[in-house]
Amino acid sequence: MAPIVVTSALPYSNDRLHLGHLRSTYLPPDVFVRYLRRKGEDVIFICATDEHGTPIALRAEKEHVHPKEITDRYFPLIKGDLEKMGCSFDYFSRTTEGIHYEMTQHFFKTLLEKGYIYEQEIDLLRCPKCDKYLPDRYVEGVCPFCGYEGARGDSCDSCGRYLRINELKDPKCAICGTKPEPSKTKHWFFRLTAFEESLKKWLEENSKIPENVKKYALQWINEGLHDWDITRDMSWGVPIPAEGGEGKVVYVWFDAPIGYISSTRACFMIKGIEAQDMWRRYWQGDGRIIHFIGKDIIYHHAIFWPAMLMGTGEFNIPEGIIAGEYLTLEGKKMSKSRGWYVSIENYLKAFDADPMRYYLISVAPLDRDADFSIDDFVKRYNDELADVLGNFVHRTLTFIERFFGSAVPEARLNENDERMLELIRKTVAETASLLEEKRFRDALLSVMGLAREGNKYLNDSAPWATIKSSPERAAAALYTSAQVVKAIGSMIFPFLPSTSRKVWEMLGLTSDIERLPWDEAISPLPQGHKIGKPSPLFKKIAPQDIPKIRETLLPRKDVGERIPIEEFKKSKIGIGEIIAAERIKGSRDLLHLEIDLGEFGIRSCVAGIAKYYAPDELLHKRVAVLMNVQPTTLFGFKSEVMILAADGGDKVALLSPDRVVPSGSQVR
Ligand code: B3M
Ligand code: ZN
Repeated sequence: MAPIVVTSALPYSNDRLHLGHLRSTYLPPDVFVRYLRRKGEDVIFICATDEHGTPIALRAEKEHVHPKEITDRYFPLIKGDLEKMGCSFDYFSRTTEGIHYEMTQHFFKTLLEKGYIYEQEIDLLRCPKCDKYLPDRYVEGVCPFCGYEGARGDSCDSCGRYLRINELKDPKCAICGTKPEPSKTKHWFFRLTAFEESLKKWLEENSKIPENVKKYALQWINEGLHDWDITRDMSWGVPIPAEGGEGKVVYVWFDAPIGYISSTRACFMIKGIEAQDMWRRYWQGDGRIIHFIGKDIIYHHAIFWPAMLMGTGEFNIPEGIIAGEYLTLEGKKMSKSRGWYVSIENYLKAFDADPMRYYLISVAPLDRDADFSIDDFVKRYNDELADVLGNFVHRTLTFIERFFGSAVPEARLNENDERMLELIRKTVAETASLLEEKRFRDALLSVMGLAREGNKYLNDSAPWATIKSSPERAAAALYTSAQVVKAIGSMIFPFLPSTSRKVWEMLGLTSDIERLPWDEAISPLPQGHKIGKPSPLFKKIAPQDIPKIRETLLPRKDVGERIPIEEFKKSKIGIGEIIAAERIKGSRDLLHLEIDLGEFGIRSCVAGIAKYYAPDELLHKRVAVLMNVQPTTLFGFKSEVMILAADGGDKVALLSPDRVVPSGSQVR
């Protein structure tokens, strides 16, 4: 059995994680690893905080502290959030550990010796005002590929491309906003171009690399690779182990992936002297490497990293790079900077880990975008976790308690019961093969399918009725259902570990589910086995609780700058009646309206609402109008006032008074 190392992308230690990270990067590998462990595989699950890089240095500079102070603050928070969500890392390290510096410098030196790293004088950007070079995020500007205005020196968040610093258009210093000037300095470059062919071959021939990753990476290779500047003019990072490297460090994206290896080493270092070399078997020989990442860092994992590994010639190349697509929140892109996200911290104030694990795994396959919405979460929680899973387990166990003194009954099975037991065996095998293929959603649906069938079977066999008319039938039905409960309790473990443990306890089983072989799910509870005390697994969410949940989970949007009331009073808003409305020829968006504003007269208005209202439906509508806006002319029509409407995204609504007031009445 070949050893397997599974990794999650290393979170930067300057911010806490949110649901989007969990969905793409942390939960799927946890499900996978929990399964592999029960399959008896030699697997380790590795992560660490990524503590270098300009975002952290920049923030430290702004807060006037040492960068390490920031990473020390976030390391326990990030690790704690992930652990509370059930992520079962074998080791969670930090890229500021000595072993990481050693490993990074080893990579650097090896690649240098082999001629894959070379020095070059280059023109870089230097801020004349701050008097320093501006690496990566110290520069902001316009993406040369997609035109996005918030691009940074090293990457564009909009099109996902990796950028070289001189490619950015209209660059500005992120600290002071000054336009930087080119200036010569010596840097070290990784000869990425030497690996074009081998990368291409590896991507094309490896069937385990998912299509989304392959597609992007091959496209980038076909666009042509460039040698990669792997050093930076700053002091926060791994020092360059070469002459002339003073005042410069290794670029964070060079050292971060090496963190996967150094953290594996750190994992074994603490296990004592005999274990010192055990890390090697995961990265060398027949070791298998599987990375889970978010889709925004495919470039770094499918291009840079394998090339670095190929270059050293000492390590294996990843077998799998699984890139989770984005999670939106209530239909809108999640964004930490705009404050639109659900933090793990807030979620855990309202719920245990398992319901979110369930939601994020089941909502969509990993290679599709998905949405988190409170309504959908509550619906799935109630309909699926409570009604299907919880209810089946609870009903089965309470009937056994009530009718058979908490002992699994002796049973003579008929064909129907046998069919149900057969379905257990089928589901256990099917779920396993879906998990092997990393189809986590399908695997979870397969377990839930068994719970659904179990409910149906229980309803059809109605032991609560047959217990009087034919107790033998009731016994067979509950014996069979108990086996289904056990199989579900066992198979649900990788997905919902604490729910699985609860089921185990209610079944009166004392074994440690984590250590049981996967196939143990099919070994039956013996007749006469005493079960424990049943209790509901998931308490249903009542409709009146939903607003509270919304308040706890969702961020409250900031309204932005506040203004004194006097400022508002400058706006003269009045109620008017629309007395004429027509489309404006040549424009898809605009209508021309005549609005009767009583003593303020009849005013002409051009309004961008043609997509939402037909002229006819507007006639005689009474609406709120900003009367003292500066007039303009559009498509030859005067626009003297502005009609007020609420913008609900794909819906737009005009503001109308809720009872009749004379035209010209003012809003105050
Ligand atoms: N620290 C986080 C990110 O870009 C970055 C990952 C490093 S993985 C080696 O999502
Ligand atoms: Zn500056």
